[in-house]
Amino acid sequence: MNRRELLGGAALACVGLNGLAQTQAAVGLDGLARTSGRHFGFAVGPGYADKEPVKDLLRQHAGVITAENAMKWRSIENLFGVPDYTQADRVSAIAAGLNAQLRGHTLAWHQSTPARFVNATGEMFVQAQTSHLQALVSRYRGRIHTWDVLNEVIDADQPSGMRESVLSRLWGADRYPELFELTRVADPHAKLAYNDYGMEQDEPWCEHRRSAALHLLEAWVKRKVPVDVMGLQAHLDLSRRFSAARMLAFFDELSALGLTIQITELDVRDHTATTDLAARDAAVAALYSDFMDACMSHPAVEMVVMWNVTDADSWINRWSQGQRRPDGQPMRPTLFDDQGQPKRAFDAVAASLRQARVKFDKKAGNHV
Ligand code: 9MR
Repeated sequence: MNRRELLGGAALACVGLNGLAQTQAAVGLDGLARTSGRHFGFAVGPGYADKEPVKDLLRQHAGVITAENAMKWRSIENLFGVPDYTQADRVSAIAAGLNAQLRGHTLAWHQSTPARFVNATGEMFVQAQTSHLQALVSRYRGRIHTWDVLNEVIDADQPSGMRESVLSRLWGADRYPELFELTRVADPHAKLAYNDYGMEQDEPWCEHRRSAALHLLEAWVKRKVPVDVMGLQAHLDLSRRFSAARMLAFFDELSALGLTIQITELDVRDHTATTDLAARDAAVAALYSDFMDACMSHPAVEMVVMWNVTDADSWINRWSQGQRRPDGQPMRPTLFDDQGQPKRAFDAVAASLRQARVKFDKKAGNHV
């Protein structure tokens, strides 16, 4: 039993004395997730993870750390193509300091492919992507719970269902399975994930993306590609409908393929919600509740990771993302406000984790 579990157990014993709210704060979100055999965590950058209030929030609630950007190829490589792992090592050290699992994000992604390859030949690129993958995976061998091997290659608008990008052009969509094979050899103990967005909500385009993902994964499983996990980013949006039944039917199909499910980048955009702060927070919390209750009812869901920690450090509120509310107010996508205070969304997620009756079933993903 580690320090977090001991603290969690002691705090749970005090439920009657202190009341639920204090218990949730004392146990922390990861402590609550563990009661149903799951993990809970956050994506962070070393720039803000080391500072308050994020530092303390991670100490209380994080059982998983993902590097928001630091392990991306573009972040590691300098302008001359020389790798520098300083930032990636810092995130790994933060996870170790928290006694948390480390998620690796991401080995192959068109958006993190260094710009110098734009005019490269396929041969040059395959060699560079292979060396990058092998060096990175070997560096953290034995430390990574799950690698996001491949990110965002589905495009339901293409007849093939696959995105056309620098990666499909230079590596080749038919060769994506090799990325998983290379990763398995470089770290046989890490779980291997395919990670993508836009499959959680109840819109026709999400349904198309779910079908495209299942089509791809079915083919890979048939070919015995070593893929263990479907990573669902879950960048949710209040302006889109949500149907637990539709999402859970998708989870059943993933699980029938022998895959486990990780929620990898959870947050909620509230760009269309009213200006009234309390009403906005209530609406965001309601979507968190619906989504998390559904996730916690499925035995293949093993992990939930938030994308960033507080509204102040959320990628959604960074100027570079170009997403704005019509009233000019920043969005409130995470569980904690700018000062690191828990919002209604925090209570919603804590309640879903605490009430989870269905435990994660480790045997769900054992086809390889
Ligand atoms: O949050 C990340 C942002 O800081 C980066 O500029 C961007 C490009 O590397 O990536 C963001 O994270 C993305 C993640 O890696 C993959 N899924 C979508 C995330 C939000 O865009």
